[in-house]
Amino acid sequence: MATTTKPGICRICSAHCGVIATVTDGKLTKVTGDPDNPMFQGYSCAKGRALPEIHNNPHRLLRSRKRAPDGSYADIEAERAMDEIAAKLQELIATHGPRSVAMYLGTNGLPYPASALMGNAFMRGIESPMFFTANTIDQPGKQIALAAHGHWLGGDVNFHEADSWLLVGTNPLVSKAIGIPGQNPGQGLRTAIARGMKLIVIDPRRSQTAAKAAIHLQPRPGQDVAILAGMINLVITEGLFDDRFITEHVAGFDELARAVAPFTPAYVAARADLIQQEFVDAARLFATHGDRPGMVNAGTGANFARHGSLLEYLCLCLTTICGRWQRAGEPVTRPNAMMPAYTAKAQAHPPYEGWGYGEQLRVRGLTDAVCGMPTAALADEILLEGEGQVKALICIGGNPMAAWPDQRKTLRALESLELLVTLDTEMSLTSRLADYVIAPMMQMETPAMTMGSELIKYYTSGTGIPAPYAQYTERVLEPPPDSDLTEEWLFFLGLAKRMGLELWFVNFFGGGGGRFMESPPIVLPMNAATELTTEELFAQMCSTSRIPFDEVRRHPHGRIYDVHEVVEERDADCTARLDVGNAGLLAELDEVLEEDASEVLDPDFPFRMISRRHNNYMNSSGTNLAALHRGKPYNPVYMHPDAMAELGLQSGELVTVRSPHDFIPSVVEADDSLRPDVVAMHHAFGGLPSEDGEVRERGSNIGRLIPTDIEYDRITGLPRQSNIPVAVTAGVRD
Ligand SMILES: Nc1nc2c(c(=O)[nH]1)N[C@H]1C(S)=C(S)[C@@H](COP(=O)(O)OP(=O)(O)OC[C@H]3O[C@@H](n4cnc5c(=O)[nH]c(N)nc54)[C@H](O)[C@@H]3O)O[C@H]1N2
Ligand SMILES: Nc1nc2c(c(=O)[nH]1)N[C@H]1C(S)=C(S)[C@@H](COP(=O)(O)OP(=O)(O)OC[C@H]3O[C@@H](n4cnc5c(=O)[nH]c(N)nc54)[C@H](O)[C@@H]3O)O[C@H]1N2
Ligand code: SF4
Ligand SMILES: [Mo]
Repeated sequence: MATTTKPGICRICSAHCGVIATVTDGKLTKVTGDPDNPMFQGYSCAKGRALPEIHNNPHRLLRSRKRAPDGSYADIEAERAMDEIAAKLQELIATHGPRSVAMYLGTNGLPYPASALMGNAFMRGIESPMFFTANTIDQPGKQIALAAHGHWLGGDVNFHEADSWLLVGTNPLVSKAIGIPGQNPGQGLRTAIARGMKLIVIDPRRSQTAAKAAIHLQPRPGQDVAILAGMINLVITEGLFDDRFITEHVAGFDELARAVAPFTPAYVAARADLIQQEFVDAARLFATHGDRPGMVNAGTGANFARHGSLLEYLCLCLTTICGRWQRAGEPVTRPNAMMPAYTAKAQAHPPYEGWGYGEQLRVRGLTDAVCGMPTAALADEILLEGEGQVKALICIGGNPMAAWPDQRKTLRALESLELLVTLDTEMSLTSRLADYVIAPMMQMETPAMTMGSELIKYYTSGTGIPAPYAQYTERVLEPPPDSDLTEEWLFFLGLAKRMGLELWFVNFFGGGGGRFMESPPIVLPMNAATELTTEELFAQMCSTSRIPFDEVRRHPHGRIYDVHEVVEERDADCTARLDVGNAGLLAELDEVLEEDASEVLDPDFPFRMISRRHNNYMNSSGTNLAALHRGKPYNPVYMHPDAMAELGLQSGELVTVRSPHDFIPSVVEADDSLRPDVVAMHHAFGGLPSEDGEVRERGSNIGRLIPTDIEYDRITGLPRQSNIPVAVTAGVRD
């Protein structure tokens, strides 16, 4: 047996853990944390350690598939698929124009930096504006809020040095996504608490993170805007803000104070069902504790409850009026390594236009915005006939049928397309509807780098790597013998060549990225570069990196570089200010006040369904792997035991969960970490609506409970994906 071990990077989530991969006779047999990696020091999670099962999954596609008119699938050579897809796209563009072709980039774009960028280049090449990502069904309010508030060019406070932190509707011990740095967050939090950090968590569930908090507020879901407005009001009325920071760097303070004034402690406590003194204690603790107080970060739970843009804006406002940004003379928390250098300065980058421009959607008055196109409206754009109708969709590493809101509408939309192409490692729920499924290489079969994990800090504060850390690893193994797998970026280049398109590859996009770097993005004409390998393309992408690519490559176990950058003084001529008084967003606070009465629980829907993530799955990925589901391949509806007793339900029993929109079958499971009036489910499970009978094998699709066109963020189109009113009844409805 020939066995080799090599360093690699797990990119299942944004933590990008350095791992050690064992390959035996050409097969990936073991993945563990890398003890020689200075950032991770041997850490990995269950998903990363399951990379061998993920690669060797019997469901994995080793060849691309084409659907026959009778619905059956047969293998097709990737090159042949490209010929046919290119011809069909050309025909659609000639007949219906470029807008008839849309692209959707899901979470599995992250592991393959060139794939998303080439997909985007392809869309620019055909001149279609219809490029969508999972970002707008995630936390698009983050980019909207930054555009309205401005950016602090000194960067974030370092969690590893802070004395307090406030987390709202996020569970970073599981998600590794925000607030507590994702690089071994359990260890990071333990160390912080040991040195005296006070963590405050707002979550209707005693999440893994909330269980470690100094104060856990367990409110009714969907009340985070009111709670944050209340905290801002308390900080202002008790004079706990940073007067000097506000005088030097902030505009709109009086407008903010006026807008939050109705959110008194008594009002907030009654509305969110909190003990008033606990709310007041939490606000005071955040505002006053320690010499180096920290920031506020919100996650998906808080963002999904209707007013995501306003919610994120209030997080920035609270952070800013308390002066919680890195100041002149302090170390830069997230210095660039694989990104181009930038000089951190103790000054504001002013607000900029964030929405209401660019491509107009034909529904709900939505437009393109800094967060990207509103994905929750893409099914409508496919279904709505007339000029501009979308006829073809290309999905990269995403699973609309599992993850988009309103699954029945999504099904109608995808079935009505003239062309659906997915790039997926298996016959996912969406791929089962596709005309072509392109089988790509997987994580350990491609080179890897940490640039993506570093880059996400430009989307929002509280993310990214809090150290000058970088890692690049070579391919760990060859694709399986007899397979015909493509790298996704080469698929798009292949289409472009066939369609006679001139493609321009740009090495990063979105999130204000290019705005905050000293070298402009690299623009590569691709047609001349057909001989480029992925390794060479990565080298090009890194040609303006602060740490030279060759240097990064010399340390395959990753390296924390000796960069000791400090935040510089404000430029003498800088007059820019962070804006905490955005009129449009603050006006939405009045609407929140008015919604109060209508938020009272409807007796027909006595529970609120909240979102939460599972440690062993990345959205829908991994849900069919025994190594990860360990005999439970479904997503139960978690319910407090008292609520179950009242309904006479037993753990393991089949139930029906109904919202005003639709219903799903599920399996109930007792969970005393929830409020008794709240139930919770993991998303991205379930089969097609016709497969409800397989609930114990496939789980259930929460997206079915969610309409896209009734309650949604008016800027980003994000529908209400948490705090959904539901009823739970025994037995399965037909
Ligand atoms: N109700 C509800 N809805 C939600 C959420 C929620 O919490 N509740 N969360 C929202 C959020 S935050 C997000 S980001 C979206 C996620 O939405 P999506 O990104 O659309 O969904 P995923 O399930 O992550 O899709 C991953 C797909 O990639 C495939 N895949 C796995 N590995 C690879 C690979 O190596 N290469 C390629 N090409 N494909 C691969 C998987 O088989 C799967 O089909 O869902 C959103 N929807
Ligand atoms: N293991 C694992 N890691 C992941 C993912 C995964 O599927 N599995 N998905 C990745 C993706 S795509 C994303 S976007 C990130 C998301 O990362 P997070 O935003 O941290 O997502 P969750 O872990 O679901 O945590 C959301 C928390 O919000 C709470 N919550 C729900 N509704 C409300 C509400 O109305 N108010 C408040 N205050 N809290 C509420 C839930 O109880 C839950 O604890 O995670 C990423 N990391
Ligand atoms: S934390 Fe994320 S990157 Fe690290 S091993 Fe787990 S899934 Fe992979
Ligand atoms: Mo996400």
